[in-house]
Amino acid sequence: MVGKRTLTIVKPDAFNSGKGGQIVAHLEKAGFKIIASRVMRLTEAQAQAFYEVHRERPFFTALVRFMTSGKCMPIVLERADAVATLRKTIGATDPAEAEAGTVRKLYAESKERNAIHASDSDENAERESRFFFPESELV
Ligand code: FUP
Repeated sequence: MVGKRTLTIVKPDAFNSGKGGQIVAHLEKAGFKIIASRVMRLTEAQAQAFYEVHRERPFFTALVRFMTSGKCMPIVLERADAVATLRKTIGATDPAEAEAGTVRKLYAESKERNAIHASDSDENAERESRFFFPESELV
């Protein structure tokens, strides 16, 4: 089924403050099944590669610093219409603009420290899942 999987990351702000479990529970309640997950600390090179598309943006250096500041939790999730549903479930980039009940409204500190990542297309979901997990873990 097209659109069945997506990739999320519980970011260092949320993971370090002990919100990882609550966020995973929130995602499961939204109908997502966990396919693969790990706890890791990104290296600078990994964070730069993951956010390559933002390399020229003014916030890139701070974003890489934040994403390498502590452990995070990449997770491959599965459900129907996964990419669009997860984007709706996490809410707007800036928690001040996120809808009530979304992960970012509930758990994010700011636009920069915004608790969670979600792939923005099926193509990126595939690329980002392979960034963190070998094929053998994605069956
Ligand atoms: P999103 O897809 O909602 O995660 O947002 P973007 O792809 O636009 O941005 C990726 C990450 O860059 C955000 F999660 C946080 C960071 N960012 C900033 O720090 N400042 C900005 O002005 C925009 C994004």
